[in-house]
This record gives sequence, C-alpha cells and structure tokens, in this order.
Amino acid sequence: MIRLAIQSKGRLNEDSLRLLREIGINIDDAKRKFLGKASDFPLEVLYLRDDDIPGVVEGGAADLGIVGLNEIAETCAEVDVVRKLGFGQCRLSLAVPKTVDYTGEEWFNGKIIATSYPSVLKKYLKENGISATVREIKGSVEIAPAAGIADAIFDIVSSGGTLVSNGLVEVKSVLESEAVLICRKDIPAEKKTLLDTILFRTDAALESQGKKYVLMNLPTARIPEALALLPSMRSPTVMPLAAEGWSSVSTVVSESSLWQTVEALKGIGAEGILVLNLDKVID
Ligand code: PRT
Ligand code: ZN
Repeated sequence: MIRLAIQSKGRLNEDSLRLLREIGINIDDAKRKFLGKASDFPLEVLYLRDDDIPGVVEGGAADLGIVGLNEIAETCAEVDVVRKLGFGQCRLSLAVPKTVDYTGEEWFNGKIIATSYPSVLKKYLKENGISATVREIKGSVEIAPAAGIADAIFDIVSSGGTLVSNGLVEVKSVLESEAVLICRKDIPAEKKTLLDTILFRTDAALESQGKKYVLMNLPTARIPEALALLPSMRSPTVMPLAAEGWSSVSTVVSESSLWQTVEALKGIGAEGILVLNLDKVID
C-alpha cells in the first residue's frame, strides 16, 4: 500500500483526482473523508491543505504528494520532485501599484512587501541585495497596498486578472510553478515498486497531452513529401488502399502544429483526413 497526499479542496484537487482516474486509479470520493482508498490499486489518498503536503511527505506520513512547486519552495521540505504534472501553472511575482514610479528592483529598498510566501521572498531579496520589510499575510494579499498595509505585494499570479482589478502591475516573476508529484526521500523498496507503476502510467498520460492522432488517404506518389512533413514518434504508418495508387497514412501530430500540418498535407493531395484524440502514449 502506498499513500498519496492531495489537496482536499481548492485549485489542485480536481486535476489531481482526474490524473489518478487517467492512470486507472479510482478513489471512492463520495464522502471526501480525511483518508480515502482506491478500489483498483493499492493506494490510499490523504486529503490535506496544500500547505501541509510537503511536510507530511517529508515526514513520511504520506509517501507521495501532489502539490505546487511554490509550496515546496516555501516550506523548503526535503522531498524528491519526481514529475511535473502539467497543471496548476502559475508564478510567484512581485507587483506594485500602477500609480508608483517604478524604476527597477532598487525601488523595493525601504518598502513593505505583503506576501503569503515569506521564505521565498526573503531568499530572493537577500540574493538580490534588496533591503525591504516582509509582511506576512494569509490570504487576500492583493488588497494590502490599497488598504495601506504594504507598498507592494509578492503573490501567485496566473492570468494576471486579480492584479489588474486591484490596480497592480507585475514587475518581476521570481518563481515559475506547476503541480508536481513528490516522493519521500527514504521510500521503502516495496513502495518503490508501486511508485514505478504510477510513474509508468503517469508518463503515458502526460505523453498523450497536446497530441492528436491523424489518419488520411494520400496518392502513393506523394508519400515521400508527406513523410517530410510528419514528425512522427518513429515513422508514420503507411498502408496501401484497395484503390490503386492510393495509401493510408497515420501518425501522431502535436496540437500546436496540427493545423499547419493538416493544411500542408491537403496541399500535397491528402483526402479524408481524420483527427482523433489520443488517450495514452506508451513507450
Ligand atoms: O486550502 P488550501 O490551503 O489547500 O488552498 P489554498 O487556498 O492555499 O490554495 P489554492 O487552492 O488557491 O491553490 C492551490 C495551488 O494552486 C497553489 O499553491 C498554486 O500552486 C496553484 N495555483 C495556480 C494558484 C493559482 N494558479 C492562482 N491563480 N493558486 C492561487 N491562485 C490565486 C492567485 O493568488 C490570485 O489571487 O488565484 C488568484 C487569481 O489569479 P489570476 O492571476 O488568474 O487572477
Ligand atoms: Zn494553502
């Protein structure tokens, strides 16, 4: 049995449970207890506040955790970050009221900065020779300048909408964050085997993200041109069709280049192009 700590509610909860489902681990979550159990994998889920996850994994009360890199940086917990999970992207940034005459980082000297991330901020200020007062606030940090509590803030930014609606401007991104899978340092051998299974499945789920499966019919004579256009995993699959002089070509294309690729393929005579979702990619 391996124990995984995830956020009980909040921004990372749903994506954490979705990832578990994608890798074939289903939790009976109906009652959202403190401790849940998977029905189809030897795994327990511990539901915690995100701030507590790094310390609980470091101490061994949970073997694994899903948490933002920002929380690991703040708690300085001694854990291994084993995978970046591709959700919960945000950054920890310094922001100032848009009305001030911001001249550069030296502006912060002598100023008061409100934050829920005092450790990360103090480390940054020290490393950059900035002498500012750090005022720790739990929650609603963005209202601190307007409330006269601080001159500036150091907080999580995602879309930036919260800053704008509070009359603040982001001036320095200090830490890029996303949700990560963490593991305790001294994981016992029998649990390591379960971790390896989880990582194998997670990699297959992550690998399929942002990818599409493309299938098309193409005049056989144009296949060399198609091959030059298609950056496939190994090489595209080419099969002859019943109709003389035509072939079926299938391959995996990244979503970011999907339309350019499809348009180029049409340009060389591809027909009946199908674009399908990919569920898992297993190497
Ligand atoms: O109760 P608990 O302690 O578990 O939850 P919490 O309230 O401390 O955290 P929660 O659920 O808000 O966030 C959990 C994690 O999600 C964070 O630690 C980050 O790793 C990640 N994350 C990703 C974010 C955001 N995006 C985010 N936008 N965490 C917080 N925010 C806040 C941000 O501070 C701002 O005030 O959302 C607001 C909106 O952001 P904008 O820039 O999109 O407007
Ligand atoms: Zn929290």
